[in-house]
Amino acid sequence: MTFNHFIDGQWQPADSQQSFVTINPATEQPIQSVAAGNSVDIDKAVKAARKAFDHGPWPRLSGKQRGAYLRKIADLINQRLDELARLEVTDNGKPFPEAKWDIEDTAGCFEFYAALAEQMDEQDSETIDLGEPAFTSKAIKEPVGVAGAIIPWNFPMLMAAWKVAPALAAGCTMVLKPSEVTPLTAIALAEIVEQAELPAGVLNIVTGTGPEAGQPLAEHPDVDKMAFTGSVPTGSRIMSMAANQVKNISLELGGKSPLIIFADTDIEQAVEWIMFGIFWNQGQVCSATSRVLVEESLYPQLLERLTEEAKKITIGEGNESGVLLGPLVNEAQYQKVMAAIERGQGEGAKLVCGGGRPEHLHQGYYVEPTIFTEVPEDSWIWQEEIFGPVVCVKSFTSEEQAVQLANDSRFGLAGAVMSNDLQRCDRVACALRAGIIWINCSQPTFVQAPWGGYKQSGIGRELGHWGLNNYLETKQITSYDPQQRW
Ligand code: TXE
Repeated sequence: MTFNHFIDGQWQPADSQQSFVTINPATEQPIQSVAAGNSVDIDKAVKAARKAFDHGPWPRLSGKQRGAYLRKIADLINQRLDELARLEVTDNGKPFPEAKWDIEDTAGCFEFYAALAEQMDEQDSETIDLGEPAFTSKAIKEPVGVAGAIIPWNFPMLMAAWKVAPALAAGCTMVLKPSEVTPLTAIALAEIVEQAELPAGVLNIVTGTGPEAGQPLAEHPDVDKMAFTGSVPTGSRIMSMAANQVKNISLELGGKSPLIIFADTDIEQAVEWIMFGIFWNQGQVCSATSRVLVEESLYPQLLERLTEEAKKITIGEGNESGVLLGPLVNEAQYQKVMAAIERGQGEGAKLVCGGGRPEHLHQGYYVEPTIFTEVPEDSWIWQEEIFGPVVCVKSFTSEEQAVQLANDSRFGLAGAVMSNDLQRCDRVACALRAGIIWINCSQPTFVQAPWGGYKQSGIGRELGHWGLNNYLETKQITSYDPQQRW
């Protein structure tokens, strides 16, 4: 059986009758056949979303009514928590406890935007003082229209929620294209939306590859807004496609985020956050702190402790208990990371640990936790996103040098600083050119706080009220009173 597209409230086969198969990265075995969408399927989905926006009830419902649907979706996700987490493990490879956080956060994201939708009724008009008695003016918020979303494979269901929940809360309708590498939880989301009895066409899900299904979505003239998370080259292509119609876009792209550790930091805390910052989700995290900068006097001991702990990580299939590092998502990503490790060695960096497949695992796309030191600043592995369990560690001698090294990047998604001196932490946090800064930790992510990058890490902010704003237009309404004469 092939999983079909969800278009206009119905399950529809691919127009081409073609399908593709998803692979379990731990076993390298097929899991499920899924409809391979193309421009015809995308066009049907966009038409359904257009009809639902222009003529359907969704944008005309009150925020409270839309919020009630979003709460229903959250409840249905919560009811299937363990099953959805297992599905994510099978499709993506991540350890089960991490998959469970993702699904809990997915439900949390729908709840959060349900609450924002409910507040929209009170907040949707702002009076503007023009200083002219003859004129009164107000600003109102309206949904952008039909939104397209293209998402990656590293947090499959959560990335869907980060786009679907605020778009629906705002009153937009949407066409979502999940990554062809991990489409299964997006299909489960379609089942949930159907069960929640969302009006037809409000959320449409088309599965398929980037060039076959993603590109026609980004190029479609009836899509008013594109939201994308993924690589810089694909993001840049989507921006060019959107440029033809001057489409509203938001992009969340890659990173090469620094973690700066000053010598007064507790060494065990530092090791814990470095490990989490780079080995969580096998390092396939856009905000992963993949460049670690350590003050010279702490550097030797810290490197020794970090290496000891990295060697101890339990690697294996995500459903096995105690596993902290699963396989990479697919063969392509495995090859990319292995090539990066080889390239790093060729560039003169010193491989301190890892760098290969774990000996005891004979199938699956596993890569050992890998640490590089003595990494040249202009090398590929210091500058480019590897998106795997590979960290580069370097020492620094002054706060100024740490900030300069940290900012020497074309990316600016995240950064972190650890020190007992909180004034210094604040200073460094302000000096780092990135959209997300953690102090004395790395990676904790909250739906209430803005998420997005500086420089080539993207455009716009997701999450919080910033995320809702992505899907809203602002309209000025100004009226003249002839009695008052101007
Ligand atoms: O990304 P793509 P890939 C980085 C990471 C990784 C690299 C490549 O470094 O190694 O990107 O991963 C769709 N028109 N990130 O190839 O291509 C595609 O189908 C329209 C960082 O998976 O960016 C998928 O749904 N859409 C990142 C989505 O884009 C297209 C997360 C992402 O795929 C398209 C993932 C096209 N021409 C990878 N081509 C992060 N920032 O979190 C592809 N797509």
